[in-house]
Parts: sequence; C-alpha cells; structure tokens
Amino acid sequence: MATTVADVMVATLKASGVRRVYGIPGDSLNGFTDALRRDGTMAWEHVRHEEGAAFAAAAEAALTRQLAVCAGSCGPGNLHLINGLFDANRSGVPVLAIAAQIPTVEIGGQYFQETHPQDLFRECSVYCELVSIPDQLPRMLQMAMRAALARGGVAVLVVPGDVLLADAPKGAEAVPIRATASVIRPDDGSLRAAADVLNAAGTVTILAGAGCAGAHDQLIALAGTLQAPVVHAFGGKEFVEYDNPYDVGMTGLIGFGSGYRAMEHCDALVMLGTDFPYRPFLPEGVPVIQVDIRGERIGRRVPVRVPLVGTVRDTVDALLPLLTAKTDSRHLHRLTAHYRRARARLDKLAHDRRNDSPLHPQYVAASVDRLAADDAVFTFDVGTPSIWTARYVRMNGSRRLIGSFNHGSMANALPHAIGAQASHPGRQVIALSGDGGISMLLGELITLRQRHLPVKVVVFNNGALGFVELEMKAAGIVTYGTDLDNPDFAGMARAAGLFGVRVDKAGDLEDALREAFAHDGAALVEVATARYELSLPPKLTYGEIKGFGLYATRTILSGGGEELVELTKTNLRELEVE
Ligand SMILES: Cc1ncc(C[n+]2csc(CCOP(=O)(O)OP(=O)(O)O)c2C)c(N)n1
Ligand SMILES: [Mg+2]
Repeated sequence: MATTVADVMVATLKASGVRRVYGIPGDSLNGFTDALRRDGTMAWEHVRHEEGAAFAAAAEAALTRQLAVCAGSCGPGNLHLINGLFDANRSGVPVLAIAAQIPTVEIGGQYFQETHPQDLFRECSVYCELVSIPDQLPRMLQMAMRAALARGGVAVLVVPGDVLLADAPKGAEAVPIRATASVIRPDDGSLRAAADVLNAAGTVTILAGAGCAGAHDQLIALAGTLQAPVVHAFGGKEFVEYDNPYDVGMTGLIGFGSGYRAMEHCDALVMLGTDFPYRPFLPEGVPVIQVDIRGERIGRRVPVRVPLVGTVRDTVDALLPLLTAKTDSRHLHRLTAHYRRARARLDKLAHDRRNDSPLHPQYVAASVDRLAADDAVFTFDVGTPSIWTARYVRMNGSRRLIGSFNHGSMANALPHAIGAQASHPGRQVIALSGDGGISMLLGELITLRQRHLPVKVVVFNNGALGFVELEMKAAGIVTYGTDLDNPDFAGMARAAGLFGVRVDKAGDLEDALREAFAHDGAALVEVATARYELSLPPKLTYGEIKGFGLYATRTILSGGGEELVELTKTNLRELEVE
C-alpha cells in the first residue's frame, strides 16, 4: 500500500519523540487516525470533548517541555479545541494541533461543516496555516513543530481530509524536530546597567514567575546577594516557593499581604520571568529590572529601567559577578517575618476549622497536601480551588502544579490531569476541581475510565460558582445566577466506573482521601464545602471595601439577610486575621 501524507506525518511525529495524540476522530481526520492505527506505536488518547484534548496536550507539554499533540475533525470538531489551545498558547507551552479541514475542492463554498481554522485559530497560535496540496507536507509540518517549540506556543496545521489520504510526495522523509537548548543572555552593557541600579539601591525585592523554571539555584543566589525578599506570581509557585529562605509568598488578588508589602517598600524591583498582569499590585516610582526570554513582554505592566532579554538562568549567572553583596538584611527579615506570621495564621485557620461542618475548603486543601505523594502532579480549577491550592498545596521541587494561570479558564483541572497522567503513568495526579468546573467537562470522567488513567479528582462542592460570588460581593453586586443545583457527583463517578465517595463530615475526609489515593484506578472524592468563604486580597482597595459595604446593604435590602449572617459566621475568624 502506498504511503500517504498522513503516514509521513505520523512518522515525523514519532521520529520527534511524540508518543500520543489526544482527540476525537471524524471523517476528515480518518486519514490521520488510520495512519496512527497502521503504525501502532503511538497512543490515540480518545477524549470526550476536543477541549479536553487541547487542555491535556497543554498539561503534557508543560510537564515535559516537549511537543504535545491534539487533533480534531473539520468544523465543530476542531472548533472545540479552541479554548484549550488558548490556554496552551498563553501558558507558552509547545502544542501542535492538527485541525482537519473539509475536502479541498469544497473550500469556499459554504460546504457542510465549513469553517476556516487558519483564521479562527490565528489569535491563539504562533503558527497557523492551511496545507492545500500534498507537496506542502512534510515541510509545513516541520515548520509548525519548529514554531511551537522555538516560540513556545501553539502551532495549528489545517489539513483537508483528502490531503491526509493523498500519496506522500516523492522523497518525503520523517525529519525529527526536537526542542533545542541554548544559552541566552543580555549583552555586557545591559548587565552592567542592571548591576549599577541594583548596587545603588538600598532595598531590593524580587518578583519571580514561571520563567524561573530550571533556575532555582540562580534565584536563591541572587536573593542572597541582594538580601531580597522573593515574591512569586502563581505561575512561578512550583519553581520558586520550595527550599527558599527568601520566600515571602504570592502577591495578587489571591496572594499574601507580605507579597504585596515587599514590592510596595523597595528601592528597586527585579522581575524574573514573569508577566504578572495586575498593575495595581506593582510598585510605582522605583526602578524596575525585568528579565524575560521574550523581549516583547518587557515593560508591558510597569515602566522598566533596564530590560534584560534572556533566560533567568543564564542572565542571573552573568549578572551575579557584577553585584556587590548587600549586608543590610532588615528589609528581608521584616518581610520574611511578616510572611511567617501570615503563613502560621493560614495554617492555624485550616487546622482550627477541621471539625466544622460543612467542611472548610482550606482544611480540605491542607489535607490533600498532607496526604499526597512527594512527587504528585496537582492540577486545579479556576475558581476558589485556585485560592486553596495557592495557599495550602506545598511545592518541594519534585511536585508539579498545572493551572490555567494566564487564560483563566474554568474546567481545566480534569483535562489537564488527563494529559499529566497519560504522559506520566506512574505518577500520582490529583485534580482539585470546583463543582462548576467538573460539571463543565464532566464527560472527561469517562475518559479516565476508558484510558485507564488513575487520576484522583477532589471536588470542592460548595453548590455555587463561588469565585464569582466573591467578585460580585467585592463589586457591591447582589449575588445572582451563581447557584448550582448539583447531582450526586460521587454516584455519577461510580456509574462511570470510577471509585467514588462523598464526604459530608469532617471526620470522614482523611479516610476518604487515603482510600481514593490508594485505589488502583481513577477515583473521585466529592467534598461538601462551605459556600460563604471569603478570601480577602492582601490589598483591599477603597473601592473593594466600599463594594463590600454596598453588597451588604443591598443584600439586606433585597431580603438576603440570612446569607449575610452565614457569610459573617463562616469568615469571622478569617476576617480577624487578615
Ligand atoms: C470557561 C469559563 N467560564 C466562566 C468563567 C468565569 N468564572 C470564573 S470562576 C467561576 C466559578 C467557578 O465555579 P466552581 O468551579 O464551582 O468553583 P468555586 O469558585 O465555586 O470554588 C466562573 C464562572 C471562567 N473563568 N471560565
Ligand atoms: Mg463551586
């Protein structure tokens, strides 16, 4: 049988180290899936919604830093990938999406299922092109893969079904395309300028993000030399927080007061591999030095005195010899002490409330953290599970943390866990899901069973879109449209062939988690958690305080007084400590 274009694609992916493709088949994709079947060495990771395929690929790529692949059939099939592809692209991870297209001869005629993926996916990709004739492949595939790896993002290759099935061009070869390794640092003049600013500053603070991956030693050395407290953005948590005596916690909407204060009171700020977007949390009027591998990110949140384009690792290595070690550590000690106090209060909060019913999500997250493996991979939903993960799930250099950090999409935890588990079969993978989040891509529970993925899902069932309620309260808006009338999630999990258990009483949590974590297969622990949890941002603006007052007044006026009493009861202790 003649070799097809799709055979060459599969051979190229295989030669490049790709081991699996996430997706759902369809007529226009048949040439590709049939080539996978004939090859027989790559896994077809069959999901139930293409959005799940894209999230799964994003998680795999985040963990491995190698290319991960997803695929969808023409029209609605690949359109469903889009939200997960936005997530992958924003996270800067290398993903190839194969978007099958309607027959070449029909393009432009409003044919059945016709869309134009090369236009639709433009905004969520670093490369997005239509292959019109077989001769364009495999070169276009190579370019797409290279773009995804080199630019850190999504490449979309749009291929009509007939092109996939066509005979491969003569002489087509499976050229391996793999990630490269480079040393990238700014020139000497730029480093000198940065050193001059830092040597002249009395106090320095570091804000560290996801770009600190692989640069833990450099980060610690820089903080030590500058006696600088290290604040982190959420995306940097897994790379920054552990074994770090300079750590003062996270800043931002769900961070710590110490993180905010460390940046408020400094003479110079060093931003390392972070695109932290919330400008009100960044300091004004101090010189900023920003290090980023992508120069276009520099200065888009705050004016930057010295832009340094390079990896954090190589740039800090080159900068360190130019710095004069600081001897005054008062700034550092003040902020680390502040952080320790806040940390101890949060830990006490989780511990003190361990017997309350319904359970407090803080205690649930702290229990998961305590019982999880030392090298567990955690994924967490956007919504309040993000807050509990940020505050209670500890990193140690081996654990990994995957979230929708930049795109902020709901329902990411379960499909991210699918990609993490499929690519790391021996590792414990824990998804921390909201009840809103799990419902949104509920079908992916079935993927866990079908693909034998032993993911452990913990559902924080607070009967609400809790995070949105929080936002409404802060804005002085009466809670509306956030109720969730939920089914029995644990029962549904059991019906789908998973181990499933619901926890209503505090005393039952630990046993349920232990049993689920020890279970040889996928498991879901549904925990009934308190709905009215407040997690105040470290810096409450006047508007937010006023907003909360407005919310309280309006809630009482609109007959919701009971909700307010409930809220106050739940949070009294937290309000006292913040
Ligand atoms: C796809 C998508 N839709 C809507 C939102 C807005 N949003 C952010 S958090 C949230 C609520 C999440 O609810 P749930 O999963 O139950 O978590 P909770 O906050 O209640 O813990 C919503 C609707 C979003 N971020 N993404
Ligand atoms: Mg909820």
